[in-house]
Amino acid sequence: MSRLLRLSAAIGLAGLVATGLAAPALAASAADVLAAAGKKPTDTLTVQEAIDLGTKLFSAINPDGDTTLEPDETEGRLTKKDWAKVNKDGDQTLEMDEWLGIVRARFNAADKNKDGKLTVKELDSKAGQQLILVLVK
Ligand SMILES: [Ca+2]
Ligand SMILES: [Ca+2]
Ligand SMILES: [Ca+2]
Repeated sequence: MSRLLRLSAAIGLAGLVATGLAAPALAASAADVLAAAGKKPTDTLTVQEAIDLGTKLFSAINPDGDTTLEPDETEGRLTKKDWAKVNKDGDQTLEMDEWLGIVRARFNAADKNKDGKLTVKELDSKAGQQLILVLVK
C-alpha cells in the first residue's frame, strides 16, 4: 500500500469513527417514553402526557436554569429549520411556549389516525421518533 493510500485509509477510518461518535445517543424507544409517563408498554400516549414530558425535558436540558433554551441546549433535538420556524421573535432563545409548540406539532405529525393518542406503532414511526427527541433524554 502506498503512503498516500494508507493515509487516505486512515482518514476514512477516522471519519467513520467520528460519524459513530456524532450519532446522537438520544434514541429512546416508545416503551421508554411510555414508562416515563408512568404507563405500560401497551398503552397509548395522550397530548397532555406528551406536553408534561416535554415540560420536564425542557428543565432537564436547561442546565443553566434560566427560562429559555439556547441552541446548544437543543442540539440533536431541534434543527436550524425548527428554530427558524418556531422562534418568531428571532432571538437566540427558545421560551417554553415555543418549545411546547414543537412538541404539539410533532405529536400531531406522529398521530397518523388523528385520534389524539399515540400508539407504540405511531411512536416508533419516523415522525414518532422526532417527537421522542423532544420528550425524553
Ligand atoms: Ca438555557
Ligand atoms: Ca425566542
Ligand atoms: Ca393515534
